Parts: sequence; C-alpha cells; structure tokens
Amino acid sequence: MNPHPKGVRARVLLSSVFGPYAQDDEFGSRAINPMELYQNQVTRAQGPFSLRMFHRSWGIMMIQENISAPCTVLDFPTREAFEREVSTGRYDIVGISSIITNVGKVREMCRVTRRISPDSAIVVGGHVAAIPGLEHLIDADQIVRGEGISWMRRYLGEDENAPIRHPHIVSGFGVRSMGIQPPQRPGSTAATIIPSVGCPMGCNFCTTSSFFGGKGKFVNFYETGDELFEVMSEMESSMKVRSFFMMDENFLLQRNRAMQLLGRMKENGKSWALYVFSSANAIRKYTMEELVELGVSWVWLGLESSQSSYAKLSGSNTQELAKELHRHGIKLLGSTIVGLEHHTPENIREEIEEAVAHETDFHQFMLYTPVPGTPLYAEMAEQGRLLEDVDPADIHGQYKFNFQHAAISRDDSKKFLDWAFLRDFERNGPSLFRICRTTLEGWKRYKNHPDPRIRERFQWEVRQLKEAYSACLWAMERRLRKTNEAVSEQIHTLRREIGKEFGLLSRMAASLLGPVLLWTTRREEKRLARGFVYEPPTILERRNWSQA
Ligand code: B12
Ligand code: SF4
Repeated sequence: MNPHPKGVRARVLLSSVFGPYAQDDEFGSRAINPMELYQNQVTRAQGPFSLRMFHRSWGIMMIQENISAPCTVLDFPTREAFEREVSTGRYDIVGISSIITNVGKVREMCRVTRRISPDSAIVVGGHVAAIPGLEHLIDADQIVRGEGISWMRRYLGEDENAPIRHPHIVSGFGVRSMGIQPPQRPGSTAATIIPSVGCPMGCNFCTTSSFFGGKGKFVNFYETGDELFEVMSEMESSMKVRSFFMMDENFLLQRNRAMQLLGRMKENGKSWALYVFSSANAIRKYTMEELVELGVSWVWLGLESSQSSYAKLSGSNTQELAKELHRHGIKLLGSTIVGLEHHTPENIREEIEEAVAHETDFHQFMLYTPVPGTPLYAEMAEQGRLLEDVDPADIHGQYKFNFQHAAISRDDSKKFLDWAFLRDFERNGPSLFRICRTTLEGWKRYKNHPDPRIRERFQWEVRQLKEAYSACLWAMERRLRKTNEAVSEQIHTLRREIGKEFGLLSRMAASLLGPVLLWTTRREEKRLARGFVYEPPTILERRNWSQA
C-alpha cells in the first residue's frame, strides 16, 4: 500500500453501511437481521419482553479517534444521507466498514462514491474484507484485512505504534423493553472499552479469531492492567460511569492484565462492574472470589455443545459453572451452536434441552456457519460442501445453513434454531426476570461482605430491583399468567422474596407502576404484531474538523 499523498491533510469519511436494516431489500437488508443485538440473536422469541438496543460502530470510532486527519464518522446513514455527505464533504478518502452479510451495501456505496466523488480513494475494512476475491465484487482502491487503526495510520503517514486513545463510547443506546424506553441519565449505561481484538483460542468457526490472525494470535490495544485502569478512570470521571462493557472476545484469558487491573482497583477503592466475554477455560483461571473482586457482573460464555471437542470447553462442566456464577450474582449469557457436525434430527432437541437447562439469564443460539476466512470455511470448501447459491445477506447464523450438513436439511436448520429460542423462553421465561433473580442472589450473598468495595457494588447492582424492576415483575407475572403458568408462578415467588427484602418501597412500586407496565407491554405486543420495527438513528460526528 502506498501512503495517501495528502497524508494527515487528507479529509476522511468513515461510514458504516446504510439502513434501513430490519426489512428485506435488494441491497441485503433482512427483516430477520435487525441492527439490534438482543432482538437479533438472543431474546428474539421473547416478544414485548425482548431487550432491545443499538450499538454504535466501534471500529470506525476507534480509527477516527486515533488519526490526526480531519475525519467524519457517519453511523447508520440512509442511502441518501451517505450520498449527501460524500457529495458535500470533498473527501479524499471514503472508508466503509462492513461485515460479510452487508457486502451488497458496500458494493452500492462504492458505486455511489465513484459516481459523485471520483477523486476519492475508497477504502473498505472490517470483516467483509475476509471474502475471497472481494476486489472483483466491489470497486474499491484498498481492501483492509485485520486491524484498521495501524493500517490507517500507515496510510496517512502517521506513527502506527503511537499509543491508542480510547473514544468515549456509551455501550448501548435506545434501550427499550416492555414498551417503554427507560430514561437515560449520564452514567446509567456502561462505557465500552476495547482492550484487544481477536482471540488466540482459534475455534474452527470463529470469524473474529481468524480475522485478527487465528490460533495463537490477537492484537492488544492495551497490554497492561495499568493502562486499562488509566483509560477506565478517565471514563469514570468524564462519562460518570461505574460499569464497563469490556469488548474483548476473551477478556479473562489474559489473567496477568486482569489481575493487575484488579490490583489498581483495590488500591484506589474502585467498585466498578465489568461485563465481559470469556471462554470457560479462561474463567477457570480465577476463583469466584477473584471474579467478584474484579467486579465481573455479567459474562458472555460460549457453551457451544456438551458433545463438542473445543479446547476452551475441555474439562468444564458448564452446568455447574452456570450455577456457580449465579450463586455469586454473576449474570450469564450462554451461547449455543445449533447444527454442529454431530447433530442429527434425533439428538438435536435433546442437546437444545441441555443448553436450556443451564438456565442462563440470556441465551444466544446461532447456526453452525462456515464464514470466509475461518478454518471451518476452508474445510467445507475443500470437501465441496458449501452451498453455492446462498446470498451473503442470508449468511448470518439466524436463518438457514449455508453448507451441506451430514444429517440436517437446510430448511430444518431454521426450524431447530427457532425452536431453541422458543423453548428457552418457554422454560426459563423473560430474560429480565432471570437477571432480577440472579441480582437478588448476589445481593443476598454479598450485602454484608466485609469489603466495602464489594458491598458497594452489590448495592449499586440492586438499586433498580427495589423499584422499577418490582413493577416489571408484577406486569410480567400478570401477562404470563394464562400463557405460561409455571413461569408466572416463579416470577410471583421472586416478587415475594424481593418484597420481603426491600419492604414497602418495592411493594408500592409494584402496585402503582406495575399496571402501567402491563398496559405498555400489551400495547407493544400489538405494535410488534402489526410489523413495527426499530431502526437506529443516523449519527454524524466530526473530529479535527477545524483544520479541514
Ligand atoms: C457490536 C457488534 C454488532 C452490533 C452492530 C454494531 C454496528 N454498529 O454495526 C450488532 C449487535 C447490532 C451486531 C449485529 C450483527 N452482527 Co455483529 N458484532 C459486533 C461485535 C460484538 C463487536 C464489533 C466491534 O466493535 N469490535 C471491535 C472493533 C474495534 O473491531 P472491528 O469492528 O472488527 O474493527 C476493526 C477492524 O475490523 C478494522 N475495521 C473495521 N471497519 C473498518 C473500516 C475501514 C475503512 C478500515 C480501514 C478498517 C476497519 O479496524 C478496526 C480496528 O482494528 C463483533 C464481534 C467482535 N468481537 O468484533 C460482532 C460481529 C462483527 N458481528 C457479526 C455478525 C455476523 C452480526 C450479525 C449478522 C449477527 C446476527 N445474525 O445476529 C448482525 C448484523 C446486523 C446487520 N443488520 O448488519 C460477525 C461478523 C462476521 C463476519 N465475518 O462478517 C462478528 C465478527 C461476530 C462473530 N464473531 O460472528 N453486531
Ligand atoms: S474462545 Fe470464543 S472468541 Fe475465542 S476463538 Fe473460540 S469462539 Fe472465538
């Protein structure tokens, strides 16, 4: 790659792909693939109880923060908004960020850019770059595979090894459930921290691992716990947060870094809450006491399948682990793969039952999916098992297989996947109820803990259980009374326990606010039944713009 002739004087646009997203269209949007994490792949069968929110495109925010050129980030544009910005912004570089599913939109954005701003260099990055022969599918000048901050710094003639500045990122926005959007106060939502990209475990299907080097490889933005502590402290004071979404595929795997962070937290009396991704083998490097001291409040854990042979699961009894985490008030998002090689129509329901029996707070189900760049994709290609005529827009793990499975048909893959979500909801109830239950468990165990840092965190975790959540539980109990009596009964029991623990306040909240929430829940149900969908707003942010 030759650096751009204008260096840091170049005007840079970084854009995510255009919406709307939650509808079927010719560019690859799909109603089944909305821009909402939980609704898309976790709580989608939970109707009005589904937790809904949006997340910004963090990759381009990170790049913008770490270059000195004048730079605009355009997030979730419409096609028209993208076109308008390209035609008025006199950009030297138009960068487009995408995943594989959205390659049709990238093609269109390149076409639009060439037409209205022919002198702009078009740079395409993100996971879409893993598509073999992408250069023949889209009209771009540069296709960037892997880590983008260092690439963009090199392209602009800057020092690629300069320290990484972290943008201020509110982890999620537009949060909504049961037909209401709770008021967002400064600091009420966690800040996102991105300590690393990639994961050295190298599971055969894992696209994030392979994109950043595969087995044994990863890229650290922050090598040490000290560095992380500085970044988090800065965000604590500027964003008024005390909880952090650690966007690192396997945060707990780097134990030295995590323990150094804990050391600094202790020295400075920080009672932070951390939401992390971790593999089972990484969690086992810690005692429960260490996890609690570190403030681990929520873990996204790959359960995959009890019969699978992934190294990260070897020797782990994930059912026991789930119970153990819950006993310490740690909420769990379990992730299970549907359609592994050993699955058959005969055994798959039993395996899904086993997954659901973990009683995780949230459960993600995804189809086993060979994605370009992964070892699994190479293996399937070699065996001639990839289905040729599948549109990339339909390869996102929530629709149907994109390969020939030994025992399960393409159509059945979707039926089993959908059933998994329904079964989890039927057996375990709304995720909001489950997180209340785990939170109460943690509170009971730690409310009198001798360490004030730990006590304080559990006091903070439980704050909403006393009021707002009591009302949510009241409404859930009523709404499910006729359709799922067993879960309604469990919610009733939890409500009684909360009432005993927090007394009059929680009982009043339930009886005053509960009926309102029951009404908003029913209203939401009707809206959703009419086909209403949520879309993120377009966001435009400029940096170093005065020098443009
Ligand atoms: C947050 C997130 C989302 C958010 C959306 C965020 C958004 N605004 O687009 C939500 C939850 C909505 C989402 C949805 C989906 N997602 Co998603 N998501 C993620 C997640 C967890 C984090 C992304 C992130 O910020 N990473 C950290 C940043 C720093 O890394 P990065 O984005 O890769 O960016 C770096 C480089 O790629 C590069 N780069 C990125 N953009 C650009 C642009 C330029 C110009 C350059 C030079 C470089 C560059 O530089 C960056 C810094 O190094 C990743 C997993 C992961 N750990 O990355 C999955 C991931 C990106 N998602 C994925 C998928 C499949 C989906 C869904 C299809 C899932 C589904 N069926 O449920 C949907 C698609 C929705 C849609 N309609 O488009 C896959 C992509 C697979 C692939 N190979 O394409 C990933 C990798 C998860 C996985 N392991 O399967 N997702
Ligand atoms: S442990 Fe998780 S993040 Fe790491 S390679 Fe395996 S699936 Fe990917």
